[in-house]
Amino acid sequence: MDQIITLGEFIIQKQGDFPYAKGELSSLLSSIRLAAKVLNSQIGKAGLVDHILGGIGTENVQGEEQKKLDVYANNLFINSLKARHEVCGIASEEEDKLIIFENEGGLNGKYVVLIDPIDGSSNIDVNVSIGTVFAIYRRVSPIGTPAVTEDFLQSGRNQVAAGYVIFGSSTMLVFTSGNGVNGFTYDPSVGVFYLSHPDMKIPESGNIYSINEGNYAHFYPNTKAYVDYCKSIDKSTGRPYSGRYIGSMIADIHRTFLKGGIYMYPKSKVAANGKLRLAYECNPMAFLMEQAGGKASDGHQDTMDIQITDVHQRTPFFAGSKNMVDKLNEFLKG
Ligand code: P6P
Repeated sequence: MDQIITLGEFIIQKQGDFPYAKGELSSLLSSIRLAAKVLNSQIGKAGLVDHILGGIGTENVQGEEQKKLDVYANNLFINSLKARHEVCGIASEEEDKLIIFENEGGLNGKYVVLIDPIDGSSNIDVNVSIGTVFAIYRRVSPIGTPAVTEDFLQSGRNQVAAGYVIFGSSTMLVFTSGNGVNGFTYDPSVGVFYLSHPDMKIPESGNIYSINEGNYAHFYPNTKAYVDYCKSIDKSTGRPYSGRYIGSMIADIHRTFLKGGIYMYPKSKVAANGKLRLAYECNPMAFLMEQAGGKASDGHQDTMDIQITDVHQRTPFFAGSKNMVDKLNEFLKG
């Protein structure tokens, strides 16, 4: 039987791979692990207990209705991260403003975390997979001082770690710290994440395209041309491709990691910069994609090279098998 490795053992074994970490990044990742376990137990009950289902009558900075689970998950990750004294601040999809930890532990924290606590929350009520996405950066402001905006507006290339937790038929934590991508599956009977998908690599090509074709009428001509290309018959290239769109980015991206393909959320006449957020959705997914041999772009440049000026800014997002993203970029540049 292959050696069974837990996430905790893996983090310790790979300790040396983390840049300048003396255990802080390990402690930070373990706080995310803890929050994921607690959130998993709540999501598992979501269908039974209405205390976290449904809206709470508020909207987040995106103008999206906040579900109880959104708020619950947001508070859970904030508290878990704050408790470890490795983090000096957090940017969350659920928070208009940056969260700066001004206690001693926060002031001396070396990292900032940018997080979407529950992506795809509109899918909670219909029992579709949802998840958490996070990006970790080393602060650029002096240790011992409050975190500042510049700590959160770093290039995606500065990420020291990134990952997601998908709560689906099983709960998985997938992350990278710059040395490949590894997936861990949660066994709730013992409360442990086991290394189930070591060194994840995305196939260079695939035959699945993932886009909300309900927006086709609003797409710009080059986007329409690529979607039409995916649906046209060419047996030599395996087309027409299969269409798969779950409407939960983490679920669509996770499938893309495992089976290959391309996930797309383009700009359109009704979404000038697309829908997804650069800082805490696209950049972490782009980091994972590149680490797994895939690619992520806005149609003109790699996602992680996009200049960030606002922590909630949106970007067109295309990610998946390298050859498919390259092909799409040809259409969009054309
Ligand atoms: P649409 C969920 O709200 C989300 O942010 C992503 O998880 C998902 O891929 C996308 O929006 C779905 O958006 O416009 O296709 O319904």
